[in-house]
Formats: sequence, structure tokens, C-alpha cells
Amino acid sequence: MRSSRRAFLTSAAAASGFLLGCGDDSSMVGGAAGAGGEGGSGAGGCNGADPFAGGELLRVLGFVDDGDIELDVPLNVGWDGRLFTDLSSLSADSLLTPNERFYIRTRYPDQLDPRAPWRVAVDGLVREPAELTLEQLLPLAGPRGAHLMECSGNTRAGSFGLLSAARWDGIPMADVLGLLQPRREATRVLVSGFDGHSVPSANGHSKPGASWIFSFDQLAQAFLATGMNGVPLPPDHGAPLRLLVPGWYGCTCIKWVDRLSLVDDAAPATSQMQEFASRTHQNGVPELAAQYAPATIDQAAMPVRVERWNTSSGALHRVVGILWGGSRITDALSIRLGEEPWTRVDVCPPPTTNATWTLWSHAWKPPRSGRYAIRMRIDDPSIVTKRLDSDYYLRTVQIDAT
Ligand SMILES: Nc1nc2c(c(=O)[nH]1)N[C@H]1C(S)=C(S)[C@@H](COP(=O)(O)O)O[C@H]1N2
Ligand SMILES: [Mo]
Repeated sequence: MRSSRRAFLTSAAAASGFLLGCGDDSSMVGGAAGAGGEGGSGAGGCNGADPFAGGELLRVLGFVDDGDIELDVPLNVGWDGRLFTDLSSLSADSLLTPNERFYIRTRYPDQLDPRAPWRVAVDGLVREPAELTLEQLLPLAGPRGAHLMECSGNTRAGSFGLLSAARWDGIPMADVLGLLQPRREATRVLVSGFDGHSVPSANGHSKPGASWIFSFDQLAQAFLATGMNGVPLPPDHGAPLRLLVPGWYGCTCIKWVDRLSLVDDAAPATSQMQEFASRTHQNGVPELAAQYAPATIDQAAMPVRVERWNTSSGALHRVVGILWGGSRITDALSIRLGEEPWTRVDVCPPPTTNATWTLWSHAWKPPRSGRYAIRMRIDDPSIVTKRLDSDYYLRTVQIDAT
């Protein structure tokens, strides 16, 4: 058993009631406080009696098809540098990922000199090329709220651990753009980040030059992050400046931002946009940035652990998971365990934001031992769930005792 799992079980046993979906809401992210009851005794689920009240958590089951990549530790360097976040310990009071466990995709570039004064070059369709300094930018930074990030290449091999949530500080891109002097033809902005690594990527996938092109509208909610969970942005997460585009895949959230170029609708999609075309569900590989669909995260859901409990009415399992992505708030979530019928899931407290994830849980009595594929779906045909519906987030649990 991984040490973080062990630590989790210990704390689970120690903190009575901490696993209740409607437990202490004092640290809910995104202002989602208010819907829950008291943690622990008697409060129960939002929809009445809590079948786990007074029960004992016996063990936490993992998922059989996950890779065996080590979680919660930085691996490798440069482009191949990764940290996969262990999501199995998520609870109502740990909905923000601590910085040292926040997922990493590409580690601090070793060719970046941390002592040189940071400058953001401004060029392209501007009246005059310029440079922005940190002295100019940092006074514009403020709290920007909790937002999750997900790598568009978040896969089962990494236990879907390229997904994390933090509370950010930053400078609204609208304010940054207000400092520029765009020419009238400018319709878009190319955001580039430092990408000088002396060690090439082993699989050759990551090409140098991290950059993404956005229309001005697409950046309305975006910000240049300067802080993460109350401290300055850590080096691996793009210090001193990284773009954060709420609701978009991580590949658009350029780290170590050092250039803003104003471009027009004839600008070709950058090599990074082309590299990520299929992972962001584009139609083929768009030639122009203007043809590129917004790389938004569709509504999605997946289980993060299955718990086995001993309750007053016998053995009972609880599937705990997250709901995230999308742009409309919904709790119309259903689960299917193996060949059993689809059943509505308790999303409790109900979601109040799409900016970060929401916990859900589902009490379950497996009819027999064996393997169960766990599928989720959204019961609202007007909500797009392409990735979810392709079984991308399907996970499988092995039940040895019912
Ligand atoms: N300069 C630069 N920015 C980058 C990348 C990169 O390789 N270089 N990777 C992108 C990808 S694919 C993701 S998922 C996010 C990861 O951000 P994180 O490591 O802070 O989680 O950064 C994005 N920004
Ligand atoms: Mo990514």
C-alpha cells in the first residue's frame, strides 16, 4: 500500500465523520459553504439518513486498471518531468491540492536563469514593441479564486492524477492587455513561455516552444497567476508568471510566460496547439488558430476510491468520486456498476461552481464478488460530455467480499 494511502486511512479512522459528504464545510472551495450539516453524528447525507453513520471504514480499494506509476512525488526532469496527484484521499476538507502534491506536467526549465530580472516581451501587431516588468505587473495581482487544472493527456496509466485544484492569485489578462498598444488589425494574442531544457524529451512528443493563441474574448476570465494556495507560484508551476484559463485544459495554461504577441486571424496554430489537437478534441489538426475550437474541459466525472464499510446493517461499499468540468452547474449524475442499472448519485452538498471539482458518493451493495467497471454519465442531453461518454474515465474495481 502506498504511504499516502496509509496516512489517509489513519486519518480517516481518527477523524470521525470526516468522510461524510456533508461534513464540515468550513474549507469548501469556491464559496460552496452552507449546504452541509454538522460533521459526524446524525447529520447524514443530504437526502436523509446516512447509511454509514456509526459504521467502521474497513479498507479503501484501488482501481485494477490504473498504472503503477508512483503518485504525489515529482518524477523525471524537464519536458518529461511529471507529478501525478493521488486523488484517492479527496474529502470535503481537502478539496484544494497542496502545492507539493499539485500535478506537474513539465518541470522547471534548467536553462532558465532564476536571478535574471523577468521581462515579458510585447510584440507583433502593436504600435511599438515593448517589455512588461514584474515591477509593473505584480501590483495588479489579487485573489482569483479556486480553479482546477487538468492535463488534456490525463490518463489511466497515471491514475488520472494530472488533475488538481488550487486557490490562485494573479493579474487579470484584461488588465495586462490594457497595458498593450494593439494595432487595429490585432484580433488575438499569442502567449509564449520559456521552454529551454537541456534534456530532450525521451518520447520526442514535447516540442520546444510552449505557446497558445487566444481571441481577446477567450481570455476574459484568464489571469497571469503569481501565487498558488497563498504562496508565490512554485518554480515547477511556472514562476514568476503562468497563464491560467479557467475551464480550459492545462496545455493552454502556459508557464514561465515571457512573451505576448498580438496577431490577427491569419495566424497559424502554434506547434503546441497542433500537438494537442486530438487531446483537446479538435476536428483534425486546425491550420489556423482562428479555426481551433476552445480547448475547454467538458463536464466529466469519475470515482476516486471505493470504500468497504462495516455498518449497523452489515457490509456496505461506498463509491466516492468527483464531478468537474463543463460550464453549467448540474448534479444530474448517474453511475453504473458492472451490469447493474444506471442509478442517480448523491452529489452532496450540491455543486455550486464549475471552477473546481465537487465530491459525490454512492452507497452500494455489490451483488457478488468480482470485477465491476464503473461508468458515470450526465442525465442532461444538453450538456456535452464527449470524453466521459467515450468511457475515457471508466475505472474498474475488484470486489472480493460482498
Ligand atoms: N512553458 C510551458 N508551459 C506549459 C507546459 C510546458 O511544457 N511548457 N505544459 C503545459 C501543460 S501540457 C500542462 S497540463 C500545464 C501543467 O501545469 P502544471 O505543471 O503547473 O500542473 O502546463 C502547461 N504549460
Ligand atoms: Mo497537459
